[in-house]
Amino acid sequence: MSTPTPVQTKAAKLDVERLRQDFPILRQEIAGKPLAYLDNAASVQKPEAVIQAVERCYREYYANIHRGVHALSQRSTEAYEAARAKVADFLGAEQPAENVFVRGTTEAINLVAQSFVRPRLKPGDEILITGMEHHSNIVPWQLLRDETGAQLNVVPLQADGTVRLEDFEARLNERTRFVSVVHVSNALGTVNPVKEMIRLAHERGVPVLVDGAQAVPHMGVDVRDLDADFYCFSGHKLYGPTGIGVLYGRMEHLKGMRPYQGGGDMIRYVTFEKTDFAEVPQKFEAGTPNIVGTIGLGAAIDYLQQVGLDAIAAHEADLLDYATRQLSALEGVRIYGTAPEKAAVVSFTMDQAHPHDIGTILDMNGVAIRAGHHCAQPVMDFYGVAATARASFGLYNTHAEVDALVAALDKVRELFG
Ligand code: C6P
Repeated sequence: MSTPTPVQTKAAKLDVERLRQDFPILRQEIAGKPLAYLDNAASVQKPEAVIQAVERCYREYYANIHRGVHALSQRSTEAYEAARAKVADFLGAEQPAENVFVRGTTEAINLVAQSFVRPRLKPGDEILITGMEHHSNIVPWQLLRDETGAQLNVVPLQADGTVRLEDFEARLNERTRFVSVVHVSNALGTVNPVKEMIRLAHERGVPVLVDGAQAVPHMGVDVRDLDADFYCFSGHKLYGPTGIGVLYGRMEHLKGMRPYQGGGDMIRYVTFEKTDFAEVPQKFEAGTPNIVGTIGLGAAIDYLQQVGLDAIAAHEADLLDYATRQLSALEGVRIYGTAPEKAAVVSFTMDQAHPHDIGTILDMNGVAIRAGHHCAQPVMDFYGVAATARASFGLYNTHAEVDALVAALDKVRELFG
């Protein structure tokens, strides 16, 4: 199996040019210009180590898991369960079984909504979220609200894209049954003080889910240090394959939860009268899972741990600082989300052009960004815009790519200004 190109870890400094060689997709031109891939909050590119892990599974030992007595099935099962142990180590979970493999963050939140929260809700109860949530941390709760008569309570956003802890605390009340908050906002980059939020919720006996989709690729996360009840993320944003993600849950919670999907591989014994469910985590993994995606996710975690999340965080903080300074200096550019604690996301508009036009002109210059509402329409409503352009960084991005973004924005101004 290929290992990542060795990097300098001294003084937490990445050798980005060498790391870029691990990502074959980056070696290409778009519209005759070197690709500057700045759409990492949507999905990140995959290193050779992940591509090879996936290919090796298909070529050498692929079979269905947990079912076969034959050699290939045993090897696949071992690799699948080894990935679970890697996730546990990555998140600081007490045991591998606390990590349920799901399709991604969206499925993880729906699972908790249906299996943990729904049975606890009665009319008038409240679920507390913030004004900066992704739709996947809004809609599942609205579905529950409509089915149970519970209410959604939303901590308001501030102009800088933060929520105030005092506002959060003030909204925790005797009706609050559950808190579900994003760790890092995908639309604004804001890093929420989730450890404090969890402490405040726990003081009132309220369990907390943290949506870590935009956090785990950028910073070390320790679910036990946070004291999170649930924590979830998607593999495709963590340099791993699509279609695989993780729901971490405390064992005591997972044990008490009834699965919301039934099928093969999640049972101990089935008759027409009743079913005995398998143990955690299998009881939540009905049907043939994303075997190869899981193995690829394990390889992505190995890769990131070898590169070092502290070094990645330092590199991305430098890029964010550089990009923010460059974009702020451009006439007619407005940046949304100026929190003191931010991950590597710059959301902006330009007076001269619509975000979709910005995205198109940038693409014609080899620069890939996302333009739209970023599945966070309430955030857009708060700022009174329909969409923003968003540049988001990963471990392989460079100052030269930020310069390419700025040069392409100059062209947008020339065209529309
Ligand atoms: N945000 C973005 O461009 P899934 O689609 O299940 O892998 O992840 C959903 C999700 C949940 N929470 C946050 C904070 C997210 O950023 C995302 C995905 C992508 O911002 C695609 S909309």
